[in-house]
Formats: sequence, C-alpha cells, structure tokens
Amino acid sequence: MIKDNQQINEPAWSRRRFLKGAAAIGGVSLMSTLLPKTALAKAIEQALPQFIYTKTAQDGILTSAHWGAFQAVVKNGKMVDVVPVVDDPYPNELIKMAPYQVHAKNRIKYPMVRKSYLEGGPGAGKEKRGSDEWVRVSWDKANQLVANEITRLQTKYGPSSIYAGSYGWKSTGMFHNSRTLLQRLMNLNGGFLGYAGDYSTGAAQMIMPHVMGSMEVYEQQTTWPVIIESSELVVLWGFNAMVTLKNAWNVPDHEGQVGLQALKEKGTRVIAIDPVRNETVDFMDAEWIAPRPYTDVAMMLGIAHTLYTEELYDKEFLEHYTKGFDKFVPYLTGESDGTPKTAEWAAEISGIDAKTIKMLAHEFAKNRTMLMAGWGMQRQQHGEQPHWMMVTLAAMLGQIGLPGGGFGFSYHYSSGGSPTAKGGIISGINAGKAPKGSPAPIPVARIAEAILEPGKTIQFNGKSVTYPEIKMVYVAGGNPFHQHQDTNNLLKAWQTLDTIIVNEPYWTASAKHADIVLPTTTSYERNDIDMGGDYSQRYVFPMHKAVEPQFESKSDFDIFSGIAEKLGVKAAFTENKTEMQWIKGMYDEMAKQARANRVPLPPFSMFWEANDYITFPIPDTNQKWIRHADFRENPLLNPLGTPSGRIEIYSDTVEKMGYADCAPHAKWYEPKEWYKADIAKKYPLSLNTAHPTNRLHSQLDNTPLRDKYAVANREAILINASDAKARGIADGDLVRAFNDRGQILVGAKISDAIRPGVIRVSEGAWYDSATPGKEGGLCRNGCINVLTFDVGSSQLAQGNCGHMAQLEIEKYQGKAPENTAHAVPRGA
Ligand SMILES: Nc1nc2c(c(=O)[nH]1)N[C@H]1C(S)=C(S)[C@@H](COP(=O)(O)OP(=O)(O)OC[C@H]3O[C@@H](n4cnc5c(=O)[nH]c(N)nc54)[C@H](O)[C@@H]3O)O[C@H]1N2
Ligand SMILES: Nc1nc2c(c(=O)[nH]1)N[C@H]1C(S)=C(S)[C@@H](COP(=O)(O)OP(=O)(O)OC[C@H]3O[C@@H](n4cnc5c(=O)[nH]c(N)nc54)[C@H](O)[C@@H]3O)O[C@H]1N2
Ligand SMILES: [Mo]
Repeated sequence: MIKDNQQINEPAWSRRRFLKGAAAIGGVSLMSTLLPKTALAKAIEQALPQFIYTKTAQDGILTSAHWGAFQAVVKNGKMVDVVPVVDDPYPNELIKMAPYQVHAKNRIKYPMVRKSYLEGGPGAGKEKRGSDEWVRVSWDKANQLVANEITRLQTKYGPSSIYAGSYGWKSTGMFHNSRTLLQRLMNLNGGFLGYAGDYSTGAAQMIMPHVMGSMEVYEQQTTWPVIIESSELVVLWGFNAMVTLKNAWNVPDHEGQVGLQALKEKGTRVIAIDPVRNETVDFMDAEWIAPRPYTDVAMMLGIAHTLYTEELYDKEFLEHYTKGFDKFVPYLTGESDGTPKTAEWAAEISGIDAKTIKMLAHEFAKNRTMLMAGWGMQRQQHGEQPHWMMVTLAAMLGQIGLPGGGFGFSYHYSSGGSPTAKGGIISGINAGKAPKGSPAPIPVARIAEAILEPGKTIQFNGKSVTYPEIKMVYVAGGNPFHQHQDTNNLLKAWQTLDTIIVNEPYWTASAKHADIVLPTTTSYERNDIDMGGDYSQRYVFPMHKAVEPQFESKSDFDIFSGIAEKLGVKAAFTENKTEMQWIKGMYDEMAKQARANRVPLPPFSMFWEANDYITFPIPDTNQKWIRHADFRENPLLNPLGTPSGRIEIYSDTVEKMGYADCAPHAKWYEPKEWYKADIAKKYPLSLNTAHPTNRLHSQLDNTPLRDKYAVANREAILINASDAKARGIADGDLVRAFNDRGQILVGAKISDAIRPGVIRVSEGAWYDSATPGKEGGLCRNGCINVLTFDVGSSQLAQGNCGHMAQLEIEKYQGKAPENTAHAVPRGA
C-alpha cells in the first residue's frame, strides 16, 4: 500500500507480486520479552505462537501516525506524553509532538463561515478570502450550507465544477481517510473533478512506465540484506533518507535507517551527489559531490559518454534486455546534434570537473554498483529526464537484476528494501463507484492553471486534457497553500472561485483562505486501524482513541455523514455501519487473507482489547529478494510491462507523442531558470526546497519542534558562507528572499554544507502574508512556494517544479514584522 492513488491504479495482486521480501535486519527487540504483558496478549501469544505480540513500555493507549507507532499517555482527558513502541528501531522526535497536536492553540474549535460568504452566499466578497472575518455557526447550519452548494453546482454546472481531488498527507488510518471519504460523498452526489499523478513523483511516475513498464518509485526494492552483502559501491543521488524515512505513508517500520546503518558499519563505499551535504551524507560519512542544482542529467550523460568511449559498458546486457540504445548513441556522441556529451561538456554545465565525472564512470563500471536516487531532482522542469537517464546509465552498467546492482528509486521512501512479511493486508474505505459522466482528472499540479484558464487544452502523457470551469474546491487532508507552487498565483486562482470548503484540525493558511471551515479531529481523537511498513507490510496497528474530540471537532467520516444526511444519501454513505463496525470489517477481511497464508489471527475483539499490535512473520525466501531478478533470469517469460517487454532506452510511445519538451530518449534540456539563464543576472541564487527534517511538510510546524529549526522565528534559509559574506548577512539574521513572483522572510543559517550559489529553504512553512488576501505580500514565516514557478515538468508528465527557481536574498532592514502564521484569524 503505497499511496491512495497508487492503490487505485494497481491491483493488490500486482503489488504483492513485487512485494516479496523477507525478515527485517533489526529483528524484533528482545526488550519486548522482558516487559510485562497483559494476560490477554500473553494468552493470545501462547495460543498462536506464530505471532510476536510486543507490549510497549507503558500502559498507555496504543495508536500510530505517519512518524511512528506509540502509546499515548493520557491524564485527566489530556494527552501528556508519548512512548514509542519498543521494536521501532529508529523512533524519532516527531512522535513526541502528538500531545501538542491535540492541544494546539490554533485548533479550529467550531464550524466557521467567512462573514461575507455567510451574508452574501457563494462568491460573495471573494477578494476578501484570506482577510475576512469569521463567524461561528452550528454544525447543522454548516452542513446545510455545504449540501446546498453541492446541489446548486451539480444542477447548474455538473460534476466538473467541483474539484474534490484533495491532494495531501492527511493522517494515517485506513478508515478515517479524509480524501477517500470526501470522494465517497461526492460519488454519491453526481461525481466530481479529481486529479491524476501526485506532487511527490509527478514526473518520474509518468515516464517510468514507458521505460521500465512500472512506476519504480512506489515499488519494492532489492532488500537491504542483499545490498549489504553484495553492493560494493552505493551512490546516493539527490537522496536524504535519514530525513525522509522518518515518515511513511502508512506507519513507518524505520527499517531503511537500519539498512543504512549496517551499510555504514560494513564500510561499503558510499558516494553522495547533492548540492547540499545533507544529514544522510553526514550520517554515512559519504564522499560528497556537489553539482549545480538541476544539472544531474548532464552529469549522467558525461558518465555515460565516458563508459561508451572507453568501452566500459555492457553490450550484452543492452542487447538482451533493452531496446533502442542504438538510437540513443548518436545523441550521446553528438553525431545527431553536434555536441558530444563528454565529461568536459558535462563539467561545464554541472560544475563538477571532468576528472571526477570520469572517476565516477570508472568506479561504477568496476564495482557492483547500486544507484539509489531520491525524488527531489525530478520535481523540476524536465523532471522526466533524471530518472530516465539513470535507468539508461544503469542499463549500460548491466547490473540491473543482479544482487546489489542496478538502480533503486524508493530506498529513501517508506523503507523500500525492508523485506516483505507474509500475512494479511488491510484495504481501507473506498470511494465507491464514480457515476457515469464523471469528468476526466486533471494533472494534480495544474490546479491553479485549471481554475484560472477554463477551456484551455493541455497535453498529458499522450492525451489532451481540457480544463473545465471549476467553481468549488473542497479540501480534506491537504494544505494547498503550502503544497502548491507560486502561492501568489494560487491566491489569484482561489479568489475567483464561488466556494472553498476545508476540513482541518488547524487554522492553516488553506483554512484561512476558505469560505467554510469544518473542524476535524486529529487521528488521536478517533478509533482506526493501519498497516505498518509500506513495503514490509509487517505490522497491523490498532489506532485507539486516546482523547475525546476537542471542542466541536468531528472525524471526517462524521462530517461527511452529516452532509450526506442533508443530501439524502446518509445510508449509502455509511452503509449503516458505525466506526467500530467498519474497523472490525477491515480487520476481518485482513485476517481472512492472513489465514489463507497460514497465519491465523485472534478475533477482532481480542485484538482490539489487547491494546497491542500484530507482527507478521517474514519468510526466509523474502529476505533476499532482488528487484528485476526474474526479468534478468528470463526476459521472455518475465517481460517488463513496456511495449517491447524490455527496458526502453528509446520509447516509440514517447516518440509518437511528439513533444518538443520530452524526446523519445533521455536528454539534457536547459531549464527556464538556472544559473545560466538570463534571469540569473537578476536572481543569481538557485533554490533547493528539500523536505523538512523535523516536520511532515507543513504538519507539526505549530508544535515546539519548531524551536529546533526556526531562525529568528522564521523558516531557516541555508546559505553558503561566501554568498552570505558578499551580501553582509550574518548567521541568525533576518533575510528577505525574493524574485519576480514574490517575497518571503527567512532566518539565515550560514553553512559550508551547501554549494555556493545555492540556497535551501525547506518546503512546508505556513504561509503568512503581511498583506492578507493581496498578491505579492511578504510571507512573514517563509513559505517557499511563494518563490517557485507553476509550470508543468513537460507535456508528458505535467509534474510540479517545486525544486527549481532563481532568486536573490538581502539582509532584512527595519523592524521585524510579527509572524502570525500560527495565530487564529479574526472572529475565530
Ligand atoms: N516547493 C516544493 N513544494 C512541494 C514539495 C517540494 O519538495 N518542494 N513537495 C511536494 C510533495 S512531495 C508533497 S507530498 C506535498 C505535501 O503537501 P500536503 O500533503 O498538502 O502537506 P501536509 O502538510 O502534509 O498537509 C496535510 C494537511 O492535512 C491536515 N490533516 C491531517 N490529518 C487530517 C485529517 O484526518 N483530516 C483532515 N481533514 N485533515 C487532516 C493537516 O493538518 C495538514 O494541514 O507538498 C508538495 N510541495
Ligand atoms: N522528515 C520528512 N520526511 C518525509 C517528508 C517530509 O516532509 N519530512 N515527506 C515525504 C514525502 S511526501 C516525500 S515525496 C518524500 C520526498 O523525498 P525526496 O523527494 O527524495 O526529498 P527531497 O528532500 O525533496 O530531496 C532529496 C534530496 O534531493 C536533493 N536535491 C534537490 N534538488 C537536487 C538536484 O537538482 N540535484 C541533486 N543531485 N540533488 C537534488 C536535496 O538536496 C535533498 O537532499 O519524503 C517523505 N519523507
Ligand atoms: Mo510527497
């Protein structure tokens, strides 16, 4: 189970075909056997010895989150502490924030409606979104307003006028899945406009099926035990797993960190290629190569050219397992365009000298080499290219499908490579059937353009998509005002809509820019169930309600049930089942699968009452699973899902699309903004917008963990010492970062861990304009998407380009403005 939308695209059997892993390296902590267990858990363990029931350290209430499973300690109805489960090999500080999430000062307490909207109806005072006053209403009134608007829009404009894609990282829990519940409601009421793709891997997930026949980014990887045993060289290319593995889509098993640690202990050579010497480079003590941002494809081409001219590439592999290398070679050698992609050529572009590029070619070819790539470098214009070029490079090295060789695009995400257990899988609540006439989805990151330019037709993976007229946006479980690029443009789009509804626990910028805001419980205020280990599928965690819903908040299920009632579809929405009945149903289904796998489980009531979780056994055969080994063994019997059944270095399918910005083979394109573009004369610094170390995107920015990373009470900006000196900026200074799209206030962190000419501001700081509701205002908290641009990666994938922009910085003069990002708005 990787992401909701993947779940839909990929049937469970195909996922499970790939997810054949085995025992995790960490093993279950011995500690667990030393701790007291409840009599019930003990009895179950005796009756069913296949299971390891692992009691956590305290008698708290067991639940879980994107950052780990833990027991909540509750006193007098308040959550006061958190204890990680004992067999989490890498618990992190994020879980400690759970009490602060529940009792945050900026919780939305009651249903609220924007004043002008309440008085004037849909569209009233649109321009006041973000600055208007708020008025408290009853749940009944709020539900009626929402139901009326859905009915009005369905009748007048049809389902394409309601955008209910609602992208985002909601909370864990298979039942209280806000996004799916929203879509379930909409499907019962005439349908809605949804989205395709995602922000994470928008470019890679679209190009990879043409090249590898599968997405690669959400698939099981060659397991860590194999990497540790067989890899001689591991390359971390734009990869910061020590940070990104803190969180997972389901509950993380944190086995990836164990793998990295073991690799380090073994002393395997590790080379990291990243403009920033990130936490993983430091942790691994890796050799650090810092290219200019956005130039990785050129570097890879320089390596490929060296392999080619020095005949260090695997001709036999290319012949047996790939298609179209001969069509790529004229580009590589320059025969087709007059530019040989030599190491020297690549050096000029990337800023890494030719000697180093050749060294990389030699070392890759000489050793069993695993190329592990993160996803930051594909969240860029022409983001289709880096991963395609990396596959091309790996094909030339000929190690795909061998133990410890090839490439891996998910080691940094949700612990890809953590061996897969054998048991049962929980399928969550479903969105129901889309009614006839439901509109085709739009590429997720084109939302602002779609709102602003109805009727415009764009290309998308070989098809055309025409934007409908969107009148309403419903958000449940995401935060568009941080996630989307070019915030000022988003603001402009938002202010044209008739209605914006947001279900949220907190007064985020997205809530502040809505018309109707419905207070949602955190996952700690409701019961649920989730899997642990996206790839290992090793655990089943109960998510016990730890505290009562705060103020008047409700779960998304209850909120949508209330709206469904007004719309006359409540019974269909709830299927007349309560929360606990739904959860039991999911457990029973999972237990049935487990039984078929010869893994009997206790009845639901026992599982639930034991306040404990299930650990599935990992078959020995899964321990040493190797990605694409079956294809390598017999490409005829086990072909890839591409048209040729082989790795497509050249794709006829992509050729037929005929896109000028995405050729039929991997290719270097100059982006519209980079150090050599004209814009760089005005804005010389290149942007890096990594995922935050101590947050999940924008989540937890309103907790004390912020003290660890905020500088001068703003999001931090990492600046190389030479760039800071040239601008008279000292460590801890307030800095204004700006370009033609906007301006933000950030706090200077001066460092030698970043390449000169590059600055980093992590994504996810809450947007807080000094001129609320007006375009161009200074964001006083440092939301980086104020500075990024909003174009599609190419006509093929239409992925977002959040990891790319040119800008300038200056020391902020004048009095520091108040930061109200985490404050509640007027009337709330
Ligand atoms: N520049 C730039 N931009 C980026 C990125 C980047 O690298 N650079 N990364 C992109 C990526 S990969 C992603 S995935 C996106 C992430 O973007 P989002 O997923 O939108 O980010 P989150 O902060 O996780 O937002 C989740 C919201 O859901 C709310 N929430 C949590 N639980 C519940 C619930 O049970 N019910 C409801 N109704 N709400 C809930 C949270 O309070 C939070 O406001 O950002 C993208 N944006
Ligand atoms: N702690 C934490 N963990 C998370 C998340 C979070 O918000 N916080 N988000 C989760 C989600 S939704 C996702 S999609 C994943 C994201 O996983 P990734 O997309 O892999 O994460 P990023 O931090 O965006 O980028 C990874 C590395 O790429 C580098 N990089 C950026 N641009 C370039 C470039 O042009 N060239 C090279 N060579 N390197 C570059 C960055 O410096 C960074 O070190 O993480 C997940 N895990
Ligand atoms: Mo993501």
